[in-house]
Amino acid sequence: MATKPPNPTQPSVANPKRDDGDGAVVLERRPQKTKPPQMYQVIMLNDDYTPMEFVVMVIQEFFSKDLEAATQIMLKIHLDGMGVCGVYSKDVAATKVDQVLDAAHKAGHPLKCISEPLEM
Ligand code: TYC
Repeated sequence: MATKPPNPTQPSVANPKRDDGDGAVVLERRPQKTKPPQMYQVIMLNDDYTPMEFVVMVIQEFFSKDLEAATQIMLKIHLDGMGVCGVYSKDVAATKVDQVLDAAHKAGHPLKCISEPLEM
């Protein structure tokens, strides 16, 4: 069976070039195929027992915030019931949650923390 030879003047998926007929070859822009990875926000939940100082310390240590930023986040959680400590790839977010829960458990505090996909 005879197959058609590729037509070099037609752009194709394999060869996205177009011959304008005047000898100039134009490279065509192709839409980007890879999507950026889904990101996850790490959310800390308020409770009535974990000391504020402990929450601030945890946010500083695991979310790389300075004292001022960590205090603001802690107060937002305290007032609103929850707050975002950071946004990360799935694996990093899961690790942050584990680190917070482990530190809280070891210190005997009921502090809770979750990760959830960031809506775009
Ligand atoms: N509500 C706690 C208190 O009054 C403080 C607190 C803040 C606890 C944030 C948890 O994620 C939290 N001691």
